[in-house]
Amino acid sequence: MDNYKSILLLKLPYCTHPDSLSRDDDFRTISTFRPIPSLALATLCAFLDKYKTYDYSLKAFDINIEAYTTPEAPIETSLYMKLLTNYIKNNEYDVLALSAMFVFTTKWVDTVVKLSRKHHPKAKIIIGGGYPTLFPERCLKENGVDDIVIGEGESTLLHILNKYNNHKDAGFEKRFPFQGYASKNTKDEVVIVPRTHSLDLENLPHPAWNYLNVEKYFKNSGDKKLPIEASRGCPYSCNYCCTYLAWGKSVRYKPVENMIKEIEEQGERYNKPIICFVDDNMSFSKKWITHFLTQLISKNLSLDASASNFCVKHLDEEVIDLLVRAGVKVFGIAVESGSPQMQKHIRKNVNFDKVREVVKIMKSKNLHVHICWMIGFPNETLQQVNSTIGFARELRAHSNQFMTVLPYPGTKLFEEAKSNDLLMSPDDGLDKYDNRKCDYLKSDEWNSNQLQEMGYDANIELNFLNNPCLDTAEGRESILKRFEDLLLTLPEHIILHICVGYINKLKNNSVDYEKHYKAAERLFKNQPLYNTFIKYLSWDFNIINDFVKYLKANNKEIECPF
Ligand code: B12
Repeated sequence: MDNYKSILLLKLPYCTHPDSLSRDDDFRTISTFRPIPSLALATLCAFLDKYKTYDYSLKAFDINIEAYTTPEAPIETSLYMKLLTNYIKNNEYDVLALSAMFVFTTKWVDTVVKLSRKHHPKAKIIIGGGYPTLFPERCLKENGVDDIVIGEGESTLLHILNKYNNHKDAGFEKRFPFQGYASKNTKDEVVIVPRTHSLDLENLPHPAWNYLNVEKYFKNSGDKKLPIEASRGCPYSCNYCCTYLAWGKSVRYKPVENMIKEIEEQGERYNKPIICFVDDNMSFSKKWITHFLTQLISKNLSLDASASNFCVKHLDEEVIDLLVRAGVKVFGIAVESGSPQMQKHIRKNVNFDKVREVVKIMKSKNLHVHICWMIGFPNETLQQVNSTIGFARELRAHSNQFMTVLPYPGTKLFEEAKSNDLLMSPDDGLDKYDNRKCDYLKSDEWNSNQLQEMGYDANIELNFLNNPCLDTAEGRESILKRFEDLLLTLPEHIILHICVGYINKLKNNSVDYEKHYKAAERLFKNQPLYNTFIKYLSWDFNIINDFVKYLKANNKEIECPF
């Protein structure tokens, strides 16, 4: 009998696959990000270590954190193909367990499955993460993997490994039902076993970061971010969201003592990393969050933390205050739409006065406020899209993310769009299933390019040219650091260069001021960059006016079509 003892867990790249890049790709459509280590891999490894009763050996590789070479250099995603090829070729394993977080990762799945079948023809391939959770059947049939894990993966992965080895563990099977997977039966038909039971988070050991090259990532990125989750699940029914497919609808929390121990352990091991809470709705239970934060504060850990995805319904001055005292410096809230009709339609039902109040409190406590917005819902009018941008303008958060709506199968929004014949039915594959390349919904009022442009313009205006941080010397200092960091990912972003040049000018740093203005001027000679950025030179903002004055003073000509 074959043995499947040696397991390699591999996090696939979440940048665009080189074969998916099209000639139309520009700043608005390429993926730009600074990866952080994979919590999925650390969590899965920890669970296997704790509950395995068979002699498995584990290895994990998060390719995303390998792309940093030095803190000063741009992220080298072009290395990924070579890294993957060498890694698969040079490592022995019996089971390859792939983590594919996003749907557009599908081409990377193809690449790795082919490499694995070539170099390790006997090895089994399992896949889990957001992509197989949303498209289990497609992933099984077209990517050619052996087994799929749907949603929460810890116990299901161990069940599948035990199945491969004909290993029976009655205690484990009783405690954790074997659910949430898809595989093919002997007739080659796809069988999906849904999940009715979620993990009790008390049973989750602390993430096993020792399996990943976290120190190398800290050193090479100059960043010390580590993700942490306190809870899973969301009870709301926002019609565009697919998170319930992975985590279910009831909110489960880790015990407060476990959270505190996990944070203390990470702090000691990695010398005070930046803790990033990635929960979908951490403050849902006021009782839990106040207890947790009070305990955390009493430990005096002087944390540096960020927290994303808060729903304003569960934020008030008391909770915000505790978060601040616990060390949270960056807050993400999801408002999504500035149109009251859309709020109702998408079943988000956020109260705008409550949003105003929460943002005001956060700003008064010097927090960095980040707001997520969505534009282009089915049947959304241009006026409603503009209300969203208008509301963002009114709130003046320190950063905003404008995403075009992408209808995920399994959501009410997808069903609604389908039954109203509003789906574009793309035939160019799932690698384009990406918010940045949206061409998925039909509308009489807008097309995807127009929407993309509106979102991008709002981004340029609110995140760069009229960012509230520019108003004070202290704010400029903090935003300069963020902008310089962003330049590592986007070295050709002309507006970013102009902003960095301008802030340096205000600081009387003439060397960096000229360096960045010159870089902007030089980049305008590149036609695609010129096409993306030239229109912003006609906008009336201090930063732009100063750059235009600089060009005139130096007799530099940039041809403007207006
Ligand atoms: C942190 C985060 C990021 C980080 C990623 C950092 C990292 N190293 O992981 C960053 C900031 C880069 C990011 C970016 C984006 N993100 Co994001 N992100 C998250 C977030 C908040 C937490 C992820 C996480 O760590 N969860 C905890 C871990 C434990 O869960 P997990 O990764 O899902 O793993 C579990 C299961 O999926 C499964 N599993 C996973 N892998 C494997 C492998 C095997 C073998 C098995 C068996 C099981 C398994 O088991 C794990 C344990 O239960 C989630 C929301 C959420 N709550 O999950 C959104 C989320 C994943 N992001 C989302 C989106 C849309 C994006 C963006 C596309 C947004 C955008 N338009 O820019 C970008 C894309 C990235 C890019 N190329 O630019 C969506 C994904 C939808 C989808 N399925 O495609 C999510 C679900 C948010 C949402 N509700 O819409 N994101």
